[in-house]
Amino acid sequence: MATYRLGAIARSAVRVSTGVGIIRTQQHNVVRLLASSAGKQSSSSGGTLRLALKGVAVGALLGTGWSGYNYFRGEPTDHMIHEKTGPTYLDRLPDVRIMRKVVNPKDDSGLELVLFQFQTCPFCCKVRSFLDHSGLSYSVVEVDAVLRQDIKWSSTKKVPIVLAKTRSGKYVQLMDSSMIVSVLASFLKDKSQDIGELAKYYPSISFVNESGRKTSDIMNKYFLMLQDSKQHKANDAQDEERKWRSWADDHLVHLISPNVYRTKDEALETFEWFSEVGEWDVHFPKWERDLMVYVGAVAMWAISKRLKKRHQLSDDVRSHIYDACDKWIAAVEKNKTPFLGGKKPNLADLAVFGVLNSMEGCQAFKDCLDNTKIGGWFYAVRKEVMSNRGHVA
Ligand SMILES: N[C@@H](CCC(=O)N[C@@H](CS)C(=O)NCC(=O)O)C(=O)O
Repeated sequence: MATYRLGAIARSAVRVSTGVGIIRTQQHNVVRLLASSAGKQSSSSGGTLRLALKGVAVGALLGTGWSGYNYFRGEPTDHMIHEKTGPTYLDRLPDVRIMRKVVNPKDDSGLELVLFQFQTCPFCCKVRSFLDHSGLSYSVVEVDAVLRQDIKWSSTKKVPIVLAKTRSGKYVQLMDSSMIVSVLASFLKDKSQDIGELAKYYPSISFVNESGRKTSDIMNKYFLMLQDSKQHKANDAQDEERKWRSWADDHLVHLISPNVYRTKDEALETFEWFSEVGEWDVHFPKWERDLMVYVGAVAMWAISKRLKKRHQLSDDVRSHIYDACDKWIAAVEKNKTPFLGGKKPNLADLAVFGVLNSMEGCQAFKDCLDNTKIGGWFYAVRKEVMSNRGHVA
C-alpha cells in the first residue's frame, strides 16, 4: 500500500492521485492578473482603470486568437504541455544492494531487470504480478520507505522503478507501474524490439492540474506498442482491458489506504505485516525498522483521514471497497470465463490482483473475503501467477 517518505508525508497526502486534471490556460491567467490589478487601482484613477480594462480585453482577445490558431493547427499550445520528457538512460547500474533475485530458468526474454520497490506498495505488487506471471527473472532492491538511499540516484522519488538493460548496454529507467507493464508487455510480444527504444513511446508530460499544482503523467501508459497489427486483440477486448487497468489505478488503489489504516490499531497491524513480508528486520537496523513501523503507522492513520476526504469516501470505508470488489467480479462474471482475460488473466486481471494483493495480510482484505465474492477469482489469479514464477534466490 501507499508508503510515503516520512519527511514529506503531508505533501505526499495530496500527491497520491495520478489522474490527468484540467489544464489551466495561460490566457485565463492573463485575464485574472489584469483583472485583479484593475480592481486594485479602481479607487485611484478612472483613466488607469479604463486602461487596465482595455488591457484585459486586448489580452483576452490576443490569448483567444493565439489559442484558436494553435487549436486549428492541431498542435498543443505551450501552456498545455509544459515539458515532454523522454526516458533516462544510465551507463551502469547504480551502486545499490540487490536483496534478492527471482530466477526463472525458462525465461528466454534476454531481459535484465532490476526492480526498486516497497514490498507492499500496490503499484509495486502490480508490477511483480506481471513479472511473475510472465515468467521473467529479475533482481529486487527493497527501498527503505523513510530514507530512500537506494533511489537517490533517480530524479523520481516514487517506486516502482525498473532498470532494464538495453541493446547498447545502457540501462533505461522505467517508472510508473502501468508504463512498466506496458513497455515490458510490448517487448514480450515482439522480442526483436529494443526495450530502450520502446520506452520512448511513453514520455512523461508535465502539466498544471485542477488545483493549480504542476504535476506529470505518462503518455500511452495503458497502450501496448505493437509493430505487427495481427497481434492486436479485438478492439472491444482491448478497450475493456485498458478501462479496468485505469480503474485499478484511479479508483481501486485509492480505497486501500483508508481501509488498511482505518483505525490506529489497524494501521499498526498493517505496518507490522509490512515489516514481516518486507523482511524489514533483516534488511534494516532495528531502530530503522521500528521508526518505519511506529512513525509510519501513526502518520498513515492520520493521512488516511485526508485521503478519505480527498476521494470522497464515507466513514464506512469498507462499503466502498466491497462495492469495488462486487463491480469487478460482475465484470469478470459477465464473460462467463474465470478471468476478465478469458481462460488466462490479462493485464487488467493482474492489475486488480496486484492492488488487492498489497493488503492481503490486513483485516480489510479478510473482510473483503467474508463480504464479497472476490476470493474465488483472487486465488485463481494467484495460482496462475505463482505457477509461472521463478524461484527466489
Ligand atoms: N503512478 C505511480 C504511483 C507510484 C507511487 O505513488 N508510489 C508510492 C508508493 S506506493 C510512492 O513511492 N510514494 C512516495 C511519494 O509520493 O513520495 C505508479 O503507478 O507507479
